[in-house]
Amino acid sequence: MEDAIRQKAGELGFSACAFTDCSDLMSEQFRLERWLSAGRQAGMDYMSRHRDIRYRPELLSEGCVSVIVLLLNYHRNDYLRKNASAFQVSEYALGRDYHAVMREKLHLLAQYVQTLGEGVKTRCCVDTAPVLEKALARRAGLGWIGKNTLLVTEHGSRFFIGEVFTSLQLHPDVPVDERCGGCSACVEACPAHALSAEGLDARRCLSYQTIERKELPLPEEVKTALGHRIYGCDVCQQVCPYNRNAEETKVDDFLRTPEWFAWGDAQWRQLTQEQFDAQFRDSAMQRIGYERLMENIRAASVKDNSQDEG
Ligand code: B12
Ligand code: SF4
Ligand code: SF4
Repeated sequence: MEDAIRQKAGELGFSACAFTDCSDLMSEQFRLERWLSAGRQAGMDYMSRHRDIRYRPELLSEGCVSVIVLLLNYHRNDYLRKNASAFQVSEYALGRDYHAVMREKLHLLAQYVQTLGEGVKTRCCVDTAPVLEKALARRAGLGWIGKNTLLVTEHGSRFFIGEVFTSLQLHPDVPVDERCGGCSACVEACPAHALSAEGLDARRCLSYQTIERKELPLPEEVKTALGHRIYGCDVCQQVCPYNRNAEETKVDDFLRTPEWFAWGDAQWRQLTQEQFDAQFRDSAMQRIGYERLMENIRAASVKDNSQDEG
């Protein structure tokens, strides 16, 4: 049954598929509690809500006993080459909004899983439910938690993670060993010094500051670290040796080249609300809204970008 699910996941375009059970995530409970009590979640209050569900995946959906964890590759070979001169948008946001793309694929997989037994229940999740997705993916053996705090695999980290929770009993896969070894390239390269042995401090992280932060304007110390980045940050992935030989995504929704990918700095600065609505209609960037993006653009443009990593 597991092989059949893996095969179906491959046909749907997922890059990897593995299984874990719904048992408690006890070691993650300790880490998350420490992270929250140190205030490293910054303004993401939702991270402290529904903690019981995060630690006990069985509470997410009645009757679920297994989790099918899926990876969806979003890496583009031409990302850095084409995005070199203008303001920088994170690689993950180039394609169609991954929440929608992932959800469609997860639902198709769930439909298939429902055919594998009488009354099989499923629930699909990507990003928005109180689920520790990296920890589940790690436990399912899909990769390890790198020092950049992301799920890292032999093929890098530029994957989205999604899950199908199910009442179907599936044989769990085994975790793999952590393979960062003596490398700490991501910790050293982080322009905001957001990474440490304690994990990620969102108060410093440029991804948090450009995507999640609600209060405007951006503080001066954030502007100093920002460089050309106006949405998200990829530095701790770009320097990771496991991302060097990553395969390119085969997902059409992630391979499209939006008009704004070729915009120069002036076009970004002159962006109007109408253009924003039209250009980012089905992009993850639409979520931050026009005002927020313009604030990022204003903040990024005050810096000398000659040292930017490109
Ligand atoms: C909150 C959040 C953020 C926050 C905080 C990031 C963070 N590290 O927590 C901000 C806004 C900064 C952010 C940024 C980004 N995010 Co984000 N984010 C999330 C979200 C919603 C929750 C993550 C979370 O639980 N954080 C809480 C902290 C305490 O947990 P943690 O660092 O993950 O560590 C926990 C476990 O991993 C575990 N753990 C940690 N280390 C170890 C080691 C061992 C040995 C073990 C056993 C366990 C363990 O214990 C911890 C406590 O539970 C997830 C989706 C989800 N629901 O899971 C996406 C998610 C993590 N984000 C994602 C992405 C793509 C990004 C960005 C790359 C986007 C960008 N380009 O800007 C950046 C990367 C920044 C970075 N280096 O992490 C992807 C990551 C895919 C992957 N390969 O891992 C996810 C999974 C979304 C998805 N569905 O695909 N994100
Ligand atoms: S996303 Fe950028 S700012 Fe955040 S930890 Fe990674 S390198 Fe640092
Ligand atoms: S850059 Fe090095 S330390 Fe950081 S996640 Fe990659 S292998 Fe691990």
